[in-house]
Amino acid sequence: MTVKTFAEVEIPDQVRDAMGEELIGLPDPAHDIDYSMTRVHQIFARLPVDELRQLLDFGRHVDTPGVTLVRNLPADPELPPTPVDGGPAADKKTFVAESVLLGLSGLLGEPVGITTEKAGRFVHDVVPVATGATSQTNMGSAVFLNFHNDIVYDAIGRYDVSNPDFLVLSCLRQDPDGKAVTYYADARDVVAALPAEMTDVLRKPLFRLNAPGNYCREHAGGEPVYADPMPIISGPEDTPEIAVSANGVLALTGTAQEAFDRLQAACREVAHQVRLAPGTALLINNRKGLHARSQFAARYDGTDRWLQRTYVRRSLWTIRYRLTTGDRRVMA
Ligand SMILES: O=C(O)CCC(=O)C(=O)O
Ligand SMILES: [Fe+2]
Repeated sequence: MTVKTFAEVEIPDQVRDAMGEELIGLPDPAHDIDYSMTRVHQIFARLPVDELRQLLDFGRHVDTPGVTLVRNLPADPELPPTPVDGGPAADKKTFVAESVLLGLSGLLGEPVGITTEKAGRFVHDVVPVATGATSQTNMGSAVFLNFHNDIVYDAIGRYDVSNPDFLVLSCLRQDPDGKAVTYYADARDVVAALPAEMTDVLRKPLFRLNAPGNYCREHAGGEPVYADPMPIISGPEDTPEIAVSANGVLALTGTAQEAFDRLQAACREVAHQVRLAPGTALLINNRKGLHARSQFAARYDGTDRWLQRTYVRRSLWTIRYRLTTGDRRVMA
């Protein structure tokens, strides 16, 4: 593999401290997202040019890594207990974490909300929730969250069109045992690890993605809501796009099922692994690869793992058919 598929950016200490002093005065971005996006744009624009360029390149180029770990980010001076209900925390006094998340997101595109995911909020709290402990969703903890990308239900019959181009995952609190691992398998590495005949099958429209768990619960009584048959891998050989739903993929033939199982195994073989800790964030390209999460212990006592996440579109224009009236960034 000639293309580098994982990269790191480390913020120098004095830059982290100077940014932290500015970010600590910012309001809750939920009040006025475009004001907050503008302020964090000003603050993140002053990153050193090499680091800034690397983050911008992540968002704008085809041949850059599918995942980048950002380290030594500013953090809130104190944190309330981890929410146990899927968030947000009611008693958070400063919004450094939210502002860091949005500052990184703004270097890649525009954060968007989805009405069936975290009530359309832009900042998603990714925390273990007891009722979803064994689910294939971001609420889970007791089971391995299979390799997937984040897709959205769409009446056009494809869930990989209006979905986010990027995810940003930022860590506020690690799980107390420090065991939770986030994985990223770049489709370029996955294809290289698979026999060509398997990739050929994955490129055929023999797969139906199930809608996200939250969508199925809210709109279909928990029953599957499958998209139209589509390929898992598409696009040019050296720059493939990949789409897999966490909540189940219906393979339409035995060969397709075999190829899908081989794909999940190949992802495990080639995946980059990160243990997110406070002050670190993961930039994830949601088209170049698939991500997954290990099992980890959850206690539901305020000490649990706590990430914040955004869904980012490079442009809102191509999802304008899904935007809710009066809301410039939320999809129904
Ligand atoms: O918890 C993680 O590390 C990743 C969870 C996930 O897949 C997501 O938030 O989309
Ligand atoms: Fe995910």
